[in-house]
Amino acid sequence: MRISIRFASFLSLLGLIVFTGACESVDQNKNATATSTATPPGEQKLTPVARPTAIEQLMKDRGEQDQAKPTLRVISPANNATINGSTVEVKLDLGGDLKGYMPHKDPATQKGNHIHVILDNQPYEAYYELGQPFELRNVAEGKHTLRVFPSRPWHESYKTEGAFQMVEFTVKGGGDASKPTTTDRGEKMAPPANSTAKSESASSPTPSREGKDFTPSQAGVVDHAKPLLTYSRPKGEYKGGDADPIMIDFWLSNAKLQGDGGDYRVRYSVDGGEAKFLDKWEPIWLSGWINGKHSLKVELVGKDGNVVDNGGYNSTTREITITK
Ligand SMILES: [Cu+2]
Repeated sequence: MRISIRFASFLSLLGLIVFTGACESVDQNKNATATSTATPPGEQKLTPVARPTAIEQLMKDRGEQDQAKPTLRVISPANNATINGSTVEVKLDLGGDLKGYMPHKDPATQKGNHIHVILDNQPYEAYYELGQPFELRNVAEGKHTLRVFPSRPWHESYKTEGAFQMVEFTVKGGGDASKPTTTDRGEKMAPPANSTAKSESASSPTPSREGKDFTPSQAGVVDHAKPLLTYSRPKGEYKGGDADPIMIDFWLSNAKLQGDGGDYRVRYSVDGGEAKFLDKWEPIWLSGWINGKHSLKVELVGKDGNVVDNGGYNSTTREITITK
């Protein structure tokens, strides 16, 4: 009898210990959870999601524009042109079946249709007002490529025939920082490169022109007939509502992806992680980004799984910054 009472109290004591222990461990978990939400989340899991509804709505509001088949012609620089001075004037002729498509930046929203202009394999610059020339400034001496294609306000490119154009040109005298940049007619386009870009915009004779200072860059040896992947998006900084999901978009020349009846695949990886494949030529949207800097590598690979060589342009890594 005594024993059984003792045993019972032992059991209840044991129960108390176990119960207390359980409570403690719950508390510890709580603390652990609280700690990990207070510090930046460490893991990023990206998943492809559908085209955002906000963009679907934009497409509806644009009428037939997304069925347009815009074509571009590069008037300047002419293919294989030699340019004296470090400023390269870009002039484009937009044609084709436009269905209302016209590049223009809405002053209120700072958005609109535009052309993506890519020097060598640099990040693109947006060109909005085709009535005005677009300048590439401080272009380094040597060989260069210029690639252009029409884009929508949310930076998705038109992928129809004739939309994409590429020219090659050579810059002579681009490296002389002590002389002003002039046009071939002697007009002063920019003060000496060593007088900094700030004074350039202040003293520019045509301040309304769109343009962009370029860091030294050289072309690869690009074969116009070979498969070419032109990296377009993402680029730069993404903030707030624009930071998730993020679109991956590119232009393909002379190559069909496996899902489109061809031999090629597009391989991408984020932050040096697992390789993923795209087998259709269309944009994708990835959700699940965490704040901070990220790198994205996009490559065109052949049947053998190797990057198709074309001037080094078929493997591009870009850094983007996300601030949600
Ligand atoms: Cu864009």
